[in-house]
Amino acid sequence: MTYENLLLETEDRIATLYINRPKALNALNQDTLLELKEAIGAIAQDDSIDVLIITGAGDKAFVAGADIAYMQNLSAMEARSFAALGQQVFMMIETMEKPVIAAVNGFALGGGCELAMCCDFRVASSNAKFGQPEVGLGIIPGFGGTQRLTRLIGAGMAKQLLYTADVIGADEACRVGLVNSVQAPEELMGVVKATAKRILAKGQVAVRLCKAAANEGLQTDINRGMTIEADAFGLCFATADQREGMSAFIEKRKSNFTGR
Ligand code: DAK
Repeated sequence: MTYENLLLETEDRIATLYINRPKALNALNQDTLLELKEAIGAIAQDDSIDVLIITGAGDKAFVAGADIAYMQNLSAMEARSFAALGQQVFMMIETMEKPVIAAVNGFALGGGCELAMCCDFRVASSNAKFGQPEVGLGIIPGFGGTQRLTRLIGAGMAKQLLYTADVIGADEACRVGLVNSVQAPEELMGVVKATAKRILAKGQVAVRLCKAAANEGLQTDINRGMTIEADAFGLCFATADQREGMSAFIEKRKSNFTGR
């Protein structure tokens, strides 16, 4: 499948999806979001892919936000449906069974920060910059920023970033827990792919159940979360991966998971 605003590479069960509008710093317009929706749907269904990496094309931006030129003259109803589309696509990424890693290679502002936040975790290059500049444009985040930033880094720091539109660098993003680590720009993709490979070496049913349990648990109280975890734990015992993983341990050999 070829896209106008995306690039998709697949190698060794890892898909790397580039937002590819480098001249507009990979800003998200409606066409790009529609392509993203199609690509995410296809990747979710593709049995040859176990981990997805999302990054930006070029060396300057992950995604510099929703496309301001596109949004400038939207009516209220058009803006509402643009926000709904973005929220739908980002929710697809967040709830997709397979792990998704954001490799943040530059500006991640507004919709770009929101895209990074709907991924399971973020690794940043040292030149990455994060922020929610929307109030400076007279709007609020529309792709989940007020909801995910508060959940990820806590209400106080999130509100400071949301109200001031301050842009923070990679080290500060790491300090507040928005990203897991900071890498030299030339090492970013290598580190993220190595992380993806460590995930690939594990039982994929278990990895996916971890994701589902963690995500569902975040939406509920701890008691319900424990029930969700116990149910998912029980499900593992219906898999070949559980039998293989435990047999390999007992037999002192490396496990050979099949993802079943
Ligand atoms: N949209 C469209 N074009 C953008 C863009 C963006 N977000 N960011 C950059 N570009 C374009 C620039 O216009 C420029 O295009 P040309 O002039 O070359 O044609 C090109 O990318 C290069 O940008 P610069 O020349 O500005 O590059 P600099 O290195 O000087 O500056 C910058 C880089 C990232 C600091 C600067 O470009 C910048 O401040 N960009 C805007 C960042 C921003 O404010 N992002 C947040 C966007 S608002 C909602 C739905 C969604 C959202 C909200 C509500 N609803 C519908 C309710 C989400 C909102 C946002 O994401």
